[in-house]
Amino acid sequence: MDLLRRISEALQTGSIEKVATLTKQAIEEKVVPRDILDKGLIAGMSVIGDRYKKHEIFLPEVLLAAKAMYAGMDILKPMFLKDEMPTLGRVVIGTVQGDIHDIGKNLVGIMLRGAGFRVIDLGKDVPPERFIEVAKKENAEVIGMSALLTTTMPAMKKVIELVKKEGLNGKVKTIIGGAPVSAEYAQHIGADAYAYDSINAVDCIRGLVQKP
Ligand code: B1M
Repeated sequence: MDLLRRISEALQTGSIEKVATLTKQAIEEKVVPRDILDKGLIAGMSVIGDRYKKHEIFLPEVLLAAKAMYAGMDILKPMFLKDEMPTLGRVVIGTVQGDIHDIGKNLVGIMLRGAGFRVIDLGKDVPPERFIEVAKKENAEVIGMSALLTTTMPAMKKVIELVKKEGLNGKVKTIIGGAPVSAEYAQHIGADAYAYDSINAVDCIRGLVQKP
């Protein structure tokens, strides 16, 4: 659809205002919110990622695109939230230590809240001990970790080791995600689940809290 392509293009040029205006327009024109997110915002960000990889653009452009992405996400957020839903479980989420990529993690949080989970978002660059401390304090059933850098993936293993060390194994389940992460890596480090996107994360976490 033309409007979704225009959202994607506006994001790629870092046009924050334009992304906001077009996102509002798409909502008014009753475009499905999931399509605005996937085919507009995420599609644009994936072009940015490819161009950055090829050295066609540099960090300032990526940062601007990220800001434009947030402008769209902020407008879309209420469409994914159902305040009146009872809590299905408590999930502590964060981007692991050393990593400041938080767009994907924030999307996971939005979808989880929308599905009826209570989400305690620790933000980005979260030290392993902090995940454990808050999971204990909040009596969380699940710890969710995001990593976008191959160099920060090992921080996920540290959290899982701490879960075991603190005797929380089985009580607190772990799930990991992020572009460089895979199901194989999850298995390798002993995570309970891996999700490839935010919708899949909701499904996986539903499964984790249901299991005895
Ligand atoms: Co950076 N960056 N970045 N960056 N950046 C990547 C990740 C990179 C792949 C770009 C590239 O080279 N093509 C590359 C990593 C290479 C690698 O390690 N293999 C990279 C690099 C190198 C860097 C820096 C080191 C650059 C530098 O300084 N030289 C630096 C690192 C800073 C740090 O973290 N310490 C850096 C900085 C930045 C910005 C600050 C400019 C900005 C981040 C802004 C922000 O997040 N607030 C940025 C961005 C925007 C990107 C790209 C372009 C886009 C990431 C993104 O937001 N995607 C990215 C390229 C790419 O991924 N193609 C890139 C959209 C988002 C919706 O997708 O996060 O994958 P994603 O989340 C998905 C799924 O992965 C999943 O659900 C989401 C979809 O629904 N998911 C989960 C994510 N977390 C999950 C958790 C779950 C379950 C599912 O359970 C808990």
